[in-house]
Amino acid sequence: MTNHLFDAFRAGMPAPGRLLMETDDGRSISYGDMLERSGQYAHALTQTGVQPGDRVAVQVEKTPEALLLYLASLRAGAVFLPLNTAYTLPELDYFFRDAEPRLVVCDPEKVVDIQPLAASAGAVTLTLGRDGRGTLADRAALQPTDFVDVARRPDDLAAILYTSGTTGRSKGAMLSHENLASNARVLVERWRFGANDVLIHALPIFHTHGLFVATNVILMAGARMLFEQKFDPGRVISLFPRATALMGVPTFYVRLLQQDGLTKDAASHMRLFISGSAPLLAETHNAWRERTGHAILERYGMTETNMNTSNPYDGERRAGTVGFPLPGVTLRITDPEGGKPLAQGEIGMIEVKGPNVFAGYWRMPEKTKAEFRGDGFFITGDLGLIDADGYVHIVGRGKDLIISGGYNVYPKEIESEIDALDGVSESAVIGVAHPDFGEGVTAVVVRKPGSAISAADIAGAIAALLAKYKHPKQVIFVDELPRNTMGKVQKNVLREAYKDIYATGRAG
Ligand code: MCA
Ligand code: AMP
Repeated sequence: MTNHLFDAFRAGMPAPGRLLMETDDGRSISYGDMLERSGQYAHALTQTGVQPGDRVAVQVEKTPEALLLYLASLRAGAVFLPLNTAYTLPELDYFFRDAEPRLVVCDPEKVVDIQPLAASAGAVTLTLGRDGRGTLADRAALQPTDFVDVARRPDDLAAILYTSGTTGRSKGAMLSHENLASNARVLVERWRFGANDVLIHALPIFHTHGLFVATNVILMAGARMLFEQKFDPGRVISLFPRATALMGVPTFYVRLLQQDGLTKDAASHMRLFISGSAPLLAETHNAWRERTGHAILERYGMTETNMNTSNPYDGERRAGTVGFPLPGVTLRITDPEGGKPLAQGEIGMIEVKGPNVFAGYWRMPEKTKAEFRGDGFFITGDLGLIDADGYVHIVGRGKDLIISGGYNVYPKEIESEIDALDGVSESAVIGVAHPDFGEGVTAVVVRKPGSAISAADIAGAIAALLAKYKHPKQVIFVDELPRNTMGKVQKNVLREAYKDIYATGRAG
């Protein structure tokens, strides 16, 4: 038996001397180095007691070692559980209790706070720092470089990624080896990645986009990446002459367009610019084409499904659309209530089925059942239509979700924290058009009679509870929230009332 996903990477692997990544601090890691060092990390995991199927929860800075740890986890047969570095201790506590990892890997600077939480969930804690050092790295350095990969079948779990829930509780999306392998294979083919490609990798590696779409595609193609700690627009443009492709969220493209150095000449060595995770405005698409001569290729995915659709490599990349279903993916538009398929051109719920679709939510069989139709289609919560030429358009969301700079924020989670504060009667959290982040998280709050609670009080109270990117960029106080006859808060009315608060020049 074989290790399904890692074998797929091995199949495309070039000569050991070929480079896999170059970092912004001047380090180079070849495919041979990757095999040896991920082998050492895999030994370190098994030596720590990680058994096949155990969860390895990881909240660390973006380093090559963090990526080696992901590969080691696959090779050791474990289930990789990456966590956003912005998550606070109460957020981590929930993930640890829910996922019951065998091992937690964190930044040495945070170990004092994280270790007790991990211990109370039954996990051992090791560290991996910004410099790639720590107790796990030390342990790995002592190990042999040859590791016999643990056998994993296509439907064995490779990873769990938490995604916020509409009811406030995060759900762990279980992704199998085949979910990831099939999607990477299809993307390599559709986007024409080959061994000579060089990807500018400036995304975080704790979500689907930076971890699976970017990294798995590069590994599967035997290609190379310029591995950047953070997204710095000036620096990214300076890398264009050495690279062939960029993957980014719309905020990347908005910020790159603000750079004088973005010209046709600067982008002449690049062959492909890809955008996803949030809607790319047609305005951004058009401005990019004008400045660089390139049409950004927009695609659409979810944590639960990996990538579902993509604009074509050849042929028209249509602004404001997410292109066609990927090979193997079936996509249909249905009546959101009854699930009945709708005619072409009608707006409804986007549902998908295919080898990319996850195995369900970790230990939540009821929630899993509720989000699938009887015939196996996953209900995405996105509203869309298919136009006469077959392009999929996302026209809205059936779910109460805000996407800020490519990060998903569920209003309920923030409303619960704000509502719990003394002095607050109730709140509604909405997404409002924002020139940089696409949508800005905005809280509309009703004070209790006599209360003088301020925006600063609210910010201070939630600081230690919620990751920074979830914090409202503005808090607006009102006497009451608009409601419909059923008593439900009319968020559309609020979104309309405050639609200009972040208009260019006034972004806050
Ligand atoms: C940082 N801040 C944010 C965000 N990022 N606030 C709201 N939304 C954000 N996305 C906060 C910072 O804490 C800071 O607060 C202030 O906003 C300004 O920070 P700034 O320096 O501008 O931020 P940055 O460090 O430059 O980060 C912006 C970013 C980053 C580069 C756009 O958010 C990012 O890398 N986003 C990509 C997310 C991603 O990979 N998503 C893919 C999910 P203060 O100043 O008060 O300290 S996977 C997915 O969605 C699916 C499956 C798919 O289809 O891909
Ligand atoms: P996540 O929770 O990170 O898995 O985000 C998935 C959601 O991001 C989808 O359900 C969509 O609402 C949104 N999304 C991803 N890509 C796009 C895109 N190209 N256009 C519009 N929305 C997108």
